[in-house]
Parts: sequence; C-alpha cells; structure tokens
Amino acid sequence: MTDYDERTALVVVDMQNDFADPNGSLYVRGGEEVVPVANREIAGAAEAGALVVYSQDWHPESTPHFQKDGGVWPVHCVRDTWGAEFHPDLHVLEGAEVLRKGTGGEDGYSVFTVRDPESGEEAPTRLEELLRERGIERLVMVGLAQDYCVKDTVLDARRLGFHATVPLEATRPVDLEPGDGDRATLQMREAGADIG
Ligand code: VGL
Ligand code: ZN
Repeated sequence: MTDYDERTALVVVDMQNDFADPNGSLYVRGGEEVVPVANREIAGAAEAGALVVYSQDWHPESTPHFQKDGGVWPVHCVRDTWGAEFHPDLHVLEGAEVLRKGTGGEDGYSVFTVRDPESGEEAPTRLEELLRERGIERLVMVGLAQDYCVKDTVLDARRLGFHATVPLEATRPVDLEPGDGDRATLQMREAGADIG
C-alpha cells in the first residue's frame, strides 16, 4: 500500500461496471481484480486523512466517442445506466468528490481535461482546482484503464507539476493493440511518474 498524508490525494479512475465487470461492454481484462487493491488504497488514504477523488466516464447515448457515431469505442458508461455505475464492491467514501467526464459528448480520457472530439478543443475539469485548494502536491492514481484514462491523467498531473504514483497492481490496460499497457508504463515513467 502507498503512504498517504494530507499533501497526497488518491484518484480512483473509472472503476465502473462497463470496465470492471466481465459483463461490461468495454470490459478490461482483470478489471475486477483491481477492486480489492483499490479498496486497500482507499482505506489507507482515508485513514491518513488524505483526499480521495473518484472519476466516472459518463457519456450521453450518442457521442463521437462511440464507434456507432464515428468514434472507436463500443457504447459504454452511458449516464444513469448499470454500466456507468461504480463496481458494487468498490468502497466509495461518503461525501467524497465524484468527477464525471464526457458528459457533454466530449472525449474524457484525463480526469483533468475533456476534449471536443470534433474541434480538438480542450477544457479543464474541476480536478486541478480541487487539488490546489487543498495544497495537494502528490497524486496516487488507481483504476481503469491503464493505457487510456490512467495514463492521460498521469501525464496531465506531471504537466501540471504534481508528483505522480501508480501502483501497477491497481490498474489494468485495455490493450486494444498488444503492448499498449507496457507502452503506457514507459510513457508515464518518461514523464517522471513513479510506476511500481
Ligand atoms: C476509457 C476508453 C474509453 C477509460 C474511457 O476510462 O480508460 N477508455 N473511454
Ligand atoms: Zn469513454
């Protein structure tokens, strides 16, 4: 388990049924194995009084993010559906901050930014402000998927000057192309993240 203090925040990325349940529409192999590992990190963070933030991929029924609408992904994490709900075994702390991304049809890979899939224009979410308000300097990222949302969140965290850690057993890659997960690990390390 990672060490937590009040300058460290845990970001629990997209631990939702469509990614983490074998019946999910964009199931990430081994995703359910991440749940108990994430729960241990959540417990450790809570015990140390560290901030815990959860993200949810939260799409409308139609979005250029989906294959059927011109994008690359099967329909997943449509707002207010089973697939978009947190995995039932995930420990969601009472009163914790939940950030939803992609709500307006954007691609929301990084928890820090959303991106218009047509114009490419990027806009920040509330995450950075939330962290700055609390004087957070260091982030621990767990969740799904390693080669998309976790990676992009880590790269944004580094760009914004946060120290970033990812315990590898607490994430899994989609591996759309074989090796994507390993390439994501390298990319995150090159950006100065601690990937263990
Ligand atoms: C994600 C693919 C599409 C993720 C979200 O959470 O990593 N991946 N949408
Ligand atoms: Zn998505």
